[in-house]
Amino acid sequence: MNTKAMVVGVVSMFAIAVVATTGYAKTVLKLGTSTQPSHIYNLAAERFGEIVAEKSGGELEVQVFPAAQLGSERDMVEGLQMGSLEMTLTSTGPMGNFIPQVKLFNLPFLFKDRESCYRVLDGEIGTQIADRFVKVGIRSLGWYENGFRNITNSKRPVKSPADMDGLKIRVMEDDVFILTMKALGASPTPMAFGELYTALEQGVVDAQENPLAVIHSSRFFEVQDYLAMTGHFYSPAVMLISEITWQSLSPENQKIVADAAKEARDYERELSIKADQELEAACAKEGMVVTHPDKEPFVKAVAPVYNNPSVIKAIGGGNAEEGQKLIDAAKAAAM
Ligand code: EAX
Repeated sequence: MNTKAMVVGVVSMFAIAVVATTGYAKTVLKLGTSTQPSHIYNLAAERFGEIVAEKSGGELEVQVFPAAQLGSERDMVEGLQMGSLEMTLTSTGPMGNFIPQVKLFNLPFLFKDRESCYRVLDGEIGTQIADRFVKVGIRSLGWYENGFRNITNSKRPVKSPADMDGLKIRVMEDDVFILTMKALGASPTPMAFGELYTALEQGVVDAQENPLAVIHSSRFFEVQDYLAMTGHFYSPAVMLISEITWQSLSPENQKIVADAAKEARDYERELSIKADQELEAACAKEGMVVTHPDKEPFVKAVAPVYNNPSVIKAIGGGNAEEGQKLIDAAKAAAM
């Protein structure tokens, strides 16, 4: 755990303290995200907070901390485990380090379209994987959306996998992302999101990949000239609450929190769809050269990731047979 996470811990002990105000006890739920305030995670988190405050008559207060103020996505998940942070809305990027089965969702080109994502995530496979989180001290309140990821870089327009050759690209911290970018001929570096803008600005990396909503709200167009609409990963997000916090809530408040999280999820998915409709043009307007590569050669190039024995085993939680079953089931459901 780094110092940032420890500071979060200390601050949190005060925040969770019960404040007697107008005759009832008030509980503060701090909710951290990695993205900029205007990003869809934070708009949805604010909405979640409004619903929770209203339904609980002010007994529960959600405070949103964007832009990795409370640490990286990985730090925040660790904070939830320790009970030093109450909530986070995070990508699944770091989640495979806690629950290996989540790596399933990190596979490239797994989903055909949004409908297939929602079918798998909200259906049996997504529910079974989310249910595992409780074993490591965190509780899922539903699958949100980060979105389909696209590649930006400062070197050249990407039209085919050949254009990826040698690009130094930042990836989220999981080996499935690393293997995918290597299969495309790029040179991947795992890095926390909070360090990315500066790394791009200083040329530590040439490239990164994220959904349009992240690219635009983080103003990557200031440091990246090219945008390739590859949609190579569908990146789910997940609303998480510390199991310690959850158990401290009354059954009534648990229901308020769970219901509000579902409502805010639907809102967030709508915002994400809208972002995809509007932000490609917005990035072009900011000067990015946008390409729409044929996806087939990319799908072919990354096929070895699906046959990688260590990936299959990890997805099965250490059991290759289970992993293969899960991959096959997800592929069938994602069709
Ligand atoms: O969750 O790390 C990433 O690139 C994520 O997509 C971002 O922080 C949003």
